[in-house]
Amino acid sequence: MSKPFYVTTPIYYVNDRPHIGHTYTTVLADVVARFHRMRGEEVYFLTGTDEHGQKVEKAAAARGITPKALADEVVANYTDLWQRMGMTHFRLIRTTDQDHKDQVQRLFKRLLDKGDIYKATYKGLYSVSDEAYVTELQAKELQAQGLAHQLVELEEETYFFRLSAYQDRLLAYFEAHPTFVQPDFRFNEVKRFVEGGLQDLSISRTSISWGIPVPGDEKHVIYVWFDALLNYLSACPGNCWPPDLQLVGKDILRFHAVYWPAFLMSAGLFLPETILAHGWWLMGDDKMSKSKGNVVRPDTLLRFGNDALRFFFMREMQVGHDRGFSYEGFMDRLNADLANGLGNLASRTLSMIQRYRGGLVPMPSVLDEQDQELATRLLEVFPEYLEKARANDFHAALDALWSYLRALDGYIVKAEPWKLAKDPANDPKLDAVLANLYRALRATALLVAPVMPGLAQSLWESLGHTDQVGARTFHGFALDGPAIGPIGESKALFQRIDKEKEMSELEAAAAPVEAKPTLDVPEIRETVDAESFFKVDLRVGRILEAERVPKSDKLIKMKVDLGIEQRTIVGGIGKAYEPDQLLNRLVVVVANLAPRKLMGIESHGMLLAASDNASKPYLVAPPDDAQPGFLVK
Ligand code: ME8
Repeated sequence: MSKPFYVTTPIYYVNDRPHIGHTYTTVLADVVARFHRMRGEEVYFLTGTDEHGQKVEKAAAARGITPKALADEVVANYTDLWQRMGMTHFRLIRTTDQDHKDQVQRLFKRLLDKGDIYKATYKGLYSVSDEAYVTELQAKELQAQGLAHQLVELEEETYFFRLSAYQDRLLAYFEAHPTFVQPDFRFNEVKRFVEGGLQDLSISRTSISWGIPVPGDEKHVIYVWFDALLNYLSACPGNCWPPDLQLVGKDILRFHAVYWPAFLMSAGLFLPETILAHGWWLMGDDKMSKSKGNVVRPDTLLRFGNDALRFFFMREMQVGHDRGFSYEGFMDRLNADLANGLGNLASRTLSMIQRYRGGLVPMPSVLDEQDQELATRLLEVFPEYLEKARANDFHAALDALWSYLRALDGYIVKAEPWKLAKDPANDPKLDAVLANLYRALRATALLVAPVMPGLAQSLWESLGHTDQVGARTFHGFALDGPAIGPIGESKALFQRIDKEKEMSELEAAAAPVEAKPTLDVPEIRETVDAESFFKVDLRVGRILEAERVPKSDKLIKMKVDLGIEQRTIVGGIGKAYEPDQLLNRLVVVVANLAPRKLMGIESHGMLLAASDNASKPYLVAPPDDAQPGFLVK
């Protein structure tokens, strides 16, 4: 038996319900899976949920339920959504599944016996919100952002994975496998990261209990990423190893392109063929996330149909790049491409075949130059689409197909079939036009079936077929073959969206539901006496100048007027503010902070900003009529 095509999605955390980011990755995987089936391949498509770790443990404790009960609850949202969306995965693996837990312990033991996992004492800084140890450089960045309180000093016994030993082997592998990570620019980032040096990775925790215990040393729990990444292995039945395509968001590429291959090398297993990192769906300039309260839930969009959402995702997102989401853009795209575009072309063509040829698709006898040109373009666009889709570039594939559909509109306008129909002398030309249009629609139904299974089937049936288009294969499809019988009933493929009406309903409905993000803040710090507090000299200041510090996306250098003197202050607020937005702003300055150097610039003071662990910093603003130099007390 030949090896099936094995495609995976990340396994999603159970601290949130699915939003359109998760939905996007799973749709992409499903489209890829369906596409490969229509290439005649057997396919394994895996998705799942990542259920261990501190965040789940804490969230469950806050609700007074067990972590497993919390996970069960959230997982139901995923299984239900994927089912409603007709996803064709063969398994939704959960990291709490027994076969997975066994697999993780087995592999841990194997690498321990081999010497690639060893026990030692870790001493250093740990970021509570990231659940990860941080390097000195990362710690400095956090400090510069005013997020130093997220860091705690830790000294604990932990198991390490000997990642450092894999640096050269990984680089050699990257060199020999130039398409291992896609797109290229992300692969370059990964290479640079590895070239920068790899430190051994701590892969166990004693501070957490919700996880898979280290075999034989049960006070240690295996770190979530070691646990999570192995899901792809646990779920591989029989001969599907290695994965052909692993889809991940760019946020988790490093785990998949560095740690994961190193684990596999250590275990003596084959590495995945390709890891494809896609970009993010953004709201404005922000990634969607629950803590920011700016998420779009799939159900809001599924009202317009599963096919519509799938099409939108594939057509709009150029894999690898970020894309801003807007409801308006969503509706515009569907109206232009599905209600107008394809929908309009199909209904015009089918009604002409019905009206002029009694529902029978003619075989053309002669083709003039125009007809020939359109027929030839179909022969070109068909393989072009397949090639682009094979490279997972559905954006470009659909773009090519839709530009062909637009050319067909032009062809109809030029040929004016309604005029041709008036005179039997034009029959050969009318036959050629109708046949060309029919063939184009038939090929379109076949090509878009992985993207829009329902809509493609409906078009397929309108064209007179009774079988399942998704069960066909692309290979050997006779593009210019005759129709198999009379055409079927014409159904509207896609109902035009009344944008204004929908927008006002969305605005009314959406806002309050997602409005309240949860607060992600540390405990109140230990008590200090008033005397210690009053040592801190807080002053009102006004920002006079602001510019970005070269080579840093976080740091902004400012000149601040403190009434009695002017200061140079460097602040880690560059991700939240543009320099222009800062000019003339009143701020609160810690005026007696010892100066320190940030990227070579001496900073004399610090601006106060408010934030939780997940948010951008919000500068604390005194009232407009406060004067620079005022003491804040
Ligand atoms: O990271 N745009 O789980 P997760 C596009 N459990 N895709 C997005 C997105 C957005 N705005 N937001 C999320 C985890 N995603 C780990 C993975 S794998 C062994 C463990 C998608 O629930 C994208 O695929 O945070 C991203 O990588 C994934 O959801 C993160 O899901």
